[in-house]
Amino acid sequence: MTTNMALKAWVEEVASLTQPETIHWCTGSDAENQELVRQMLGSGDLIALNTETHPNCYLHRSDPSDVARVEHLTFVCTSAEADAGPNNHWMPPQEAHAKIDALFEGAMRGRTMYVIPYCMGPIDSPLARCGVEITDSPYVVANMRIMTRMGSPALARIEREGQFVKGLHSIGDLSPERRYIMHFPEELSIKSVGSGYGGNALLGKKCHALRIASHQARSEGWLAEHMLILGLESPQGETHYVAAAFPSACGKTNLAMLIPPEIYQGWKVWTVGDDICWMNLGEDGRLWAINPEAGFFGVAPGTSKKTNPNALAMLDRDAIFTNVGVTADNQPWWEGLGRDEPAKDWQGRDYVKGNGAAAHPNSRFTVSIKQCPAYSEQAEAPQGVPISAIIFGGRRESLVPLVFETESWARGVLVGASMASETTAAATGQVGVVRRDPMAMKPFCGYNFADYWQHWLSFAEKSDRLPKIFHVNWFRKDSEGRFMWPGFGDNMRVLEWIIGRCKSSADAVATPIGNVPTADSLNVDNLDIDAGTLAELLRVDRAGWQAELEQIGEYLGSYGERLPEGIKQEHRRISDALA
Ligand code: TSX
Ligand code: MN
Repeated sequence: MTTNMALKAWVEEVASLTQPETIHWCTGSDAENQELVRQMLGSGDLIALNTETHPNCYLHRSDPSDVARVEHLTFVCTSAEADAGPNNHWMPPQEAHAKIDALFEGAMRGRTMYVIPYCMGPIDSPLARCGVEITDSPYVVANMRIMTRMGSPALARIEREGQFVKGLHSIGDLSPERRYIMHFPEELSIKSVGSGYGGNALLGKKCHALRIASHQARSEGWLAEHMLILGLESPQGETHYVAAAFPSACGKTNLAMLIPPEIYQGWKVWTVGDDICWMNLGEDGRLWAINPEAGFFGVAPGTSKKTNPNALAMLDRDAIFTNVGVTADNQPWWEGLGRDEPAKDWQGRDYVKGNGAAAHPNSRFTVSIKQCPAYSEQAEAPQGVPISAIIFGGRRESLVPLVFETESWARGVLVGASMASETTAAATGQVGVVRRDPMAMKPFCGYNFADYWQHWLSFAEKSDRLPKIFHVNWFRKDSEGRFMWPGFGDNMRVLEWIIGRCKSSADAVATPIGNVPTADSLNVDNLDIDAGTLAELLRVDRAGWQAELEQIGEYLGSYGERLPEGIKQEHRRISDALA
């Protein structure tokens, strides 16, 4: 079991509350995983996929009412309501504990309780942090094994350090009326009941690595962010790392494993992470980043040979699929895969054309990052990778240029705080509505956004070697509704300009919102784009931006008294420059 008395006591306390039949301490071994898979194949929790085309791949069909994160049932339970902020649902910690403990009472009767020690980040990294998740879901164990460094090495680190985040999870009765995801940042603990789905149940990911970690990062002086990390290697063998935050449905995973177009012979994009980034100031004053995760929990629909060839290449072995359809010969299938056709939909019904999607729009794959053809060995580096540029982005049909560079750290923080994206059908059913999503952290910041922006601003006092901050938009449309920028691999051209700015080798024009590329500083060789379209993609529309700044001001104003002076100042400065 364990030599850590706090862990031992907590496991005993949970067992007496939830009344499991047996307790299993997870080691993370292959034999353990094989036994779990065998049990789940027996219970129907997993279905084997075509062993010829997809060896060691399994399909999980979740309860049809349990297919996504549930923001309205997700709470941040700080002692003071204002510390959670208007960006979170809040409940007093005592009330939250009472409410959720009642749902845990006897919840594991007749079931196995799994104790999962895990480490977020390379096991020997000083930036990494450990946790223990207790769950009654073997599917959670199998996913945590891919998504984190799980098992004996993590337990050894916990016993050495004595500190860990406590996560308690039970699928309960899967009833949405008895479903809660509660965070206690002041106690470094999480309680989740009533859902077996990814973000609600794999507590290392959004709950720990973002909500709890962001709170912890603030008090310890680092950053826990919803960002991909990639490395860009030039033909000269020089690699620059960038971290990028996008709201959902902007193709973050696609960007993280981009394949450069043909004209970029000798260039290479390396994947360090696709979702979460923990950053800390190094002794050299630079920001150093680790990916706390060890795998991808990616959205399947839209993933194809065209949009993300690297993803497709890593999904033909050792992967778990959740809520996808299957072909007649039992291969996983989803909308936008661009090959074959479905025979069964995500609920296991015969697929009928015109009767809804075969794969659930939020269907997922779980796979080790090491299976990605662009996997960077630096993902294991204990010190992390030095970040040259931070990129914010959003999906905007109009107004927002393809790329601009912010003139200072504080200006970059304002741009991050003002991020917005247009909704897609997959997310809300409502299309084209602009939603503010600061730093893409709206559902994930474990404390008041106003304090979070102040925390971001404070880094400028601690270093003069911080990354440059940029904003991108791949989604501009022309008057006929056609996308103006080819996107995907060709985003490499924008990344090259960004690195060029970091090295002071690329040209730019100053505008009131920041620096945009000069017409000839962006490489558009072999690209079918006319000068007029390019000019429009890089144009800054004063009147349009004045209106945008007004809306941004209104949004930021909703954070009231706590809104940092530095944010107000930068907002005022851009507004004045536009006037
Ligand atoms: O992921 C995307 N990226 C980033 C890629 C590295 N997507 C998909 C978003 C949904 C998850 C994009 N969609 C991107 C993009 O850069 N750009 C677009 C819009 C677009 C869609 C299709 C085409 C061009 C642009 N072209 C054709 O269909 C031929
Ligand atoms: Mn995410």
